[in-house]
Amino acid sequence: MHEELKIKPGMKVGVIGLGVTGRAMVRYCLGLGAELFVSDNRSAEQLVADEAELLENSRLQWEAGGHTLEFLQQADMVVASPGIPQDHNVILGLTRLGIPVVGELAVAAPSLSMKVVAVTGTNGKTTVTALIGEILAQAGINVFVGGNIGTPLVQYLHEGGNAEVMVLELSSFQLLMAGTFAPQVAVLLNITPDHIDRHGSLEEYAAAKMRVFANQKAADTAIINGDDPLCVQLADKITSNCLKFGTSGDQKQYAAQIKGNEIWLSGAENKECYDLAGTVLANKIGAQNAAAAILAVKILGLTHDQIMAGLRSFTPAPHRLQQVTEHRGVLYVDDSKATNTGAAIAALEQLSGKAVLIAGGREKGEDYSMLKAAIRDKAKDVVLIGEAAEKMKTSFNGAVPLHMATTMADAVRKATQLAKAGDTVLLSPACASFDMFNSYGHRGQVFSEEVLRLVAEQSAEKMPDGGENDAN
Ligand code: UMA
Repeated sequence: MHEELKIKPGMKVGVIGLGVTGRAMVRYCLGLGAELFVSDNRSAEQLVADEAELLENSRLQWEAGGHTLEFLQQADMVVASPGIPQDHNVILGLTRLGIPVVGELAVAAPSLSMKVVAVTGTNGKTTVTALIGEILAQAGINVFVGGNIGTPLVQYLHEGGNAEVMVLELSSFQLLMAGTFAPQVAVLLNITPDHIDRHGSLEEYAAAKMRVFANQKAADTAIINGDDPLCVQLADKITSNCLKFGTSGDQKQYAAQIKGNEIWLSGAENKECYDLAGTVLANKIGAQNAAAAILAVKILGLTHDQIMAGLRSFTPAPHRLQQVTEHRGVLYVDDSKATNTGAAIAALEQLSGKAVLIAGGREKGEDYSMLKAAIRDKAKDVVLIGEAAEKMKTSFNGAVPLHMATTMADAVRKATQLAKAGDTVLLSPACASFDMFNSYGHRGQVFSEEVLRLVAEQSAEKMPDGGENDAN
């Protein structure tokens, strides 16, 4: 245990970035009697306007408009928000001065007395985190679900939470400065390119993901995707008990084998089958997510009946392959959470018919040509939006007809004109949202609103034969 990272009264703690994590960290540290040095890149006027209540605390000093060594070196230890690059000049400067710069997980690690399940991966981690939480809650276990999914874990600690189990969604950013954080169960769902602009390369990004296993002990459990080549390739670095889930190859290699919509636990003394029929997980991606979650809760000692109850009651969070409506035989699907190529490929592969794909947004350094084969296979047209539109146009050239749109309303209108009965208009952007929207949630919401507006318009149009409209 790194006792020096445990927050104590009078300790001087720097916090870089006063967003969701930073605000929770400040409250946590103030609650433990520390003195705070907060540094944010917003202008002073903006910072005061946004964060007045926190900044008024007499044990807190702050700087705005960027981060300076002069200010932050007053701290004994500095906590960087996940969005701050590790190679930021001020972090390099602090490290040179011997001042520890850590992330939220490193600060929380010495105070985690409950069992911790950590879930990471490029795609599906929010769903699997929520699913594990749901199964545990349905079984009557006092569980906290948080991390990158929305609620910082130091917020939970500050509020005096006494969960028996913590289920944490962890991003590569959070894992980079995780200190001694050591989950009893760690799940790695998949690794495909994402956040390359921040990590520099796929290798570095994968290395950040692998850090979820770094401090595990032999008795702890690692759960990895046996169908994901990169996960399998990196598995020999894992020193805890490694369980795989997957579909292909020899059944013996999997602790959980996926056979269509059934998950078979091959490690169990009496083989157990979890039938997903009738649940929202009864599809290719759902079955992978369920397999990972079942292994995690099985390790925690849940019974078959308890697990089935949770699988049945689970409803996924919005903007993940979420059906908006069906109109004139065209299905409209909001997959705004697909912020990288891997997620968009998975969404396309999932479709039974053809898609009119709406893609584009803010780039994260990915190679979009990885999407081209899935587009050729599963899309009939692609409508491009946002900053990445031109780059995508070059990458997808020759696959299917490409159309440029200026706004989400324009994209929805063009996609609707191109779609025929049996097609799916799929928003699965493969990019971040911040060029046009506040978040992927906002982007999905605008998409849904535009779809419903258009459907209402078309439904109000008088039918040529004067009959009833066909909206449903
Ligand atoms: N800021 C600076 N200097 C900088 C950059 C930002 O001062 O160089 C300030 C901004 O003014 C702002 C704050 O830092 O005040 C934002 O901090 P942040 O970007 O670290 O984000 P938080 O608000 O703390 O939210 C973070 C996660 N965001 C990121 O990792 C970018 C949230 O994940 C997470 O829900 C939250 O902590 C709680 O754990 C979001 C996300 O997009 C959903 N995550 C990525 C993903 O899922 O792909 C990793």
